[in-house]
Amino acid sequence: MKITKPIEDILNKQIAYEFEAAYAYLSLAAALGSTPYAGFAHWMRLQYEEELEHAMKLFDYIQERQGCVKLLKFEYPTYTIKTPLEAFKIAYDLEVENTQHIHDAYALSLKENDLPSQVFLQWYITEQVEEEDNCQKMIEALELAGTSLGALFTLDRQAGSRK
Ligand code: OFO
Repeated sequence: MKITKPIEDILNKQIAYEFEAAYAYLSLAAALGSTPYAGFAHWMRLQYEEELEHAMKLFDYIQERQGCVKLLKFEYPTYTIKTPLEAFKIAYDLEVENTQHIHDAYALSLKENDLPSQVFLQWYITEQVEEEDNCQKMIEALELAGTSLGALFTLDRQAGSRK
């Protein structure tokens, strides 16, 4: 069944939000890349790649439902951060904002009685729970580490082992 116009529009917007998130993570990777924290920079770069996958999953889904993909403009921030903690707080806020966009899309799929989109968007709902949690856990660990260079080094190594 062909996708309805309101669903097509909101999913096209979501593609832009995912690219926006990807760019934000890449920007954070760049900012952390000029600090000694190579592990956190690596973590952000992997997250950039995940966000691109999220965008392309939407791209493919719209086409599978005989919809029309429209690439919309999006904002891309440049961050000047001094600490990994600042970077992860930005990432967390970004994830909370994106969760809201996903929930809006899901609410619309209920209103439109679009069952395939409800199933499709459930993957994103679960993913957002995980991504908010990942950022929150990192924030808590970084807050605990405080200014201890040893603890920060260990966390950086852990972040650098992310695959
Ligand atoms: Fe696309 O999951 Fe984060 O934002």
